Amino acid sequence: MFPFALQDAATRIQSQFETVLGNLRPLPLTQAMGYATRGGKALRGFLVLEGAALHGVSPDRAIWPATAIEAIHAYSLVHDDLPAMDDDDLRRGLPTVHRKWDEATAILVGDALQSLGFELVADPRCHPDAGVRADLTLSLAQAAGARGMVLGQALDIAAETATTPLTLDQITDLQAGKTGALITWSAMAGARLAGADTAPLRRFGDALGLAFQIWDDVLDVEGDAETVGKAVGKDAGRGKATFVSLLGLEGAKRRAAQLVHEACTALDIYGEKAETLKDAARFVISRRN
Ligand code: GRG
Repeated sequence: MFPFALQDAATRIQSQFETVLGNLRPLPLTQAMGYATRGGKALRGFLVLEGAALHGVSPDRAIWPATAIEAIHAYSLVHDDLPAMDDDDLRRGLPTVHRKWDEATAILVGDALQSLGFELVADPRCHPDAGVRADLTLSLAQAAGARGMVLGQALDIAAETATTPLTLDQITDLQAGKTGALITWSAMAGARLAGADTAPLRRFGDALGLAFQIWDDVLDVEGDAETVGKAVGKDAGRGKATFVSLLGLEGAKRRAAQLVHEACTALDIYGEKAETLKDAARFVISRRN
């Protein structure tokens, strides 16, 4: 059952965070890092663990990049919620880090979680081969930084003040960075750990990342996101283009379903072993938060 597999991954990643953060000085900073890493779905970490299982990689190794990607993801959410960005009061149904603590703490929590993510993939317990660790570290830096997630965020901010709404190609490019890059990295990490071909999982991750973002736009419009503390229809309210504004609600749902089909097809070469990952892809377009 897929939701159980996702919950199981979340529990394992949470336990790894507790161990890692437990080794840091008990300051408000580290308390806030723990707070920021709790309560998410752990979809990205799950993809790492499952992609690793698909290649026969031990969970004791895979937990390092799985926790790393959740640290980077949590950092992005903490910074995205800041007044200078989305200025959100709630995240995962609870006060955002800058509301519960203060802005300085939230900036440092994001900084420290980002560094922690790189520390975790560079740790020898992640993989004994320094070349594999370097590959994971370099690819994670590329996915998170100015050619990946940060690029997407910068394009998104620029779109706020653009005189014309984005086209479908532009929004697809923006989201491939903002949301897609970390999801694709997560899908590929297990193949990297195994030294196997990353191409099928790259295709899976690219399609899944876009489906995830389209579904996020669908949820935004349908209002279900309100229960997890997001501003309903926020982007649409600003007159910014979204997948729903460009494709229509039904068109966006159809496109997301097509992408999930593409994602699943990319994994056919793995046979039955890939069923849980395919279930994850189907879950992405059935989730209500
Ligand atoms: C601040 C550098 C920087 C980047 C921020 C990812 C991002 C870029 C901002 C998040 C804004 C947002 C809500 C995007 C929609 C897609 C998304 C990433 C949703 C949150 O991911 P989930 O649903 O979150 O996997 P949980 O809480 O389950 O971990």
